[in-house]
Amino acid sequence: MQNQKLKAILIDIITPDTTPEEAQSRMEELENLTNTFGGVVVVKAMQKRGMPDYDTYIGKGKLDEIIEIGKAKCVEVIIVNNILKPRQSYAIEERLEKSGMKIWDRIDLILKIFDKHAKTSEAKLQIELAGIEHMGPRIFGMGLDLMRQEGRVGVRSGQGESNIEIMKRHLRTRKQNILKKLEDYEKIRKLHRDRRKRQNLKTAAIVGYTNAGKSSLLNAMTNKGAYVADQLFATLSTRVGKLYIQPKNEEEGKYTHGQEILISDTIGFIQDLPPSLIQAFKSTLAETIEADMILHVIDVTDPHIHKKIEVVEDILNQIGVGDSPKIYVFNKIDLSVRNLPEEPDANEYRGIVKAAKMAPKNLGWEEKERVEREKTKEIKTPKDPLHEIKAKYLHHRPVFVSAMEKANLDELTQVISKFL
Ligand SMILES: Nc1nc2c(ncn2[C@@H]2O[C@H](COP(=O)(O)OP(=O)(O)OP(=O)(O)O)[C@@H](O)[C@H]2O)c(=O)[nH]1
Ligand SMILES: [Mg+2]
Repeated sequence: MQNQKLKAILIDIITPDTTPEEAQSRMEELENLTNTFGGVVVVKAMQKRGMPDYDTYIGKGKLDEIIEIGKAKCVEVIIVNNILKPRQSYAIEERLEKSGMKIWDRIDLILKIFDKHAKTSEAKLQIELAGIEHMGPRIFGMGLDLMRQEGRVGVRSGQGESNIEIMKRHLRTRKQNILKKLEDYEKIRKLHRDRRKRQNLKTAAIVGYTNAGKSSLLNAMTNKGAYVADQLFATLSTRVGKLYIQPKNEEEGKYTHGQEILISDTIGFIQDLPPSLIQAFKSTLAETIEADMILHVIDVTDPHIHKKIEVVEDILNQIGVGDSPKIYVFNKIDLSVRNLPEEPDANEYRGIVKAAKMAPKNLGWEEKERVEREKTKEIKTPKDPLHEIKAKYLHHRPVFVSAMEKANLDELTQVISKFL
């Protein structure tokens, strides 16, 4: 039998504070996630709205239109690029009745990818926990829904409610069991960490947006053999490899006594990760939380590089390591420089760039004078995108590498060694 791909329709709304660029990139990422799950996108629908519809997320008319298209194209699932409120997923489900289609939100999709990729039993438990956290409010909502139905179809009073109670109790017990098992894993991990501390081993944690090349970097630096793939969330558990550093004595130019450090690679980040999901992966992220320093890996060819750096920094703040010592590792420099992004243009929409262009005039400089100053390098207009990136993130000791071609890893090793 042919391996059929899951057919999906993606929907999103564009609120007034979203730029067309942001909307586009959010949609691209959802498509990427859908493909990673093994789905194929049939239709992408965006609707401009002040805020999501209270019941159906997008407008009811638009939703009905999409359902009709879905039926005609044998679509199996509609995916909303946001976190749906329980009442929204119910209202949409009600409209989807008999169409054979399901409704997922962004978190459902991410959880399904996690589920598919999870290899260790710890990762599986963490995903189940995240699933319970995500489903919980919906089950509570189902209680309301069944009670409503009771009134309508005359189900014996109390029946629906008690079934919901049973389900809630079941989930509560399951959650307790999972938390206990995860605690056991965490204890073992802690023993390992304590041993390393006693041996005075330093640790560096690799973090970064999903698909930035974190596992590739771990492999390039330590020969660990972590799983690498061109898909989102290829890694869901933590791996630790050993790096032997021979720092160079600057005065004599000779290598001095070497040192071993441990490097860990873990799950990648993505925008709009809900805190409950991060919480569920706490024990996996513990290696990062306890590390002596952080290597933030960034795909230098990513058109949304600055936004993604922000997302990662946000999550690092959420897990309490925003202020840890950090090195920015810009990866994939082997790819053509032509692919490199220009300066961020998101501000263009907010008039900031425009204002900046007007600044010389507003400051009383004539255009001629500006050109002169530019020539004499008083005002520098850097053209090299790597230069721009370096200047922007100078305080994070940027290093440019290629994990794939093992280029510039010596420099990275030296920067790490100076740091520790
Ligand atoms: N050209 C090029 N490709 C790279 C480089 N490093 C990684 N890649 C590719 O980028 C893709 C993602 O690499 P991974 O190492 O799996 O990325 P990751 O950050 O671990 O991703 P997740 O675990 O999914 O979050 C793979 O297809 C790699 O072959 C590099 O230096 N140059
Ligand atoms: Mg990985």
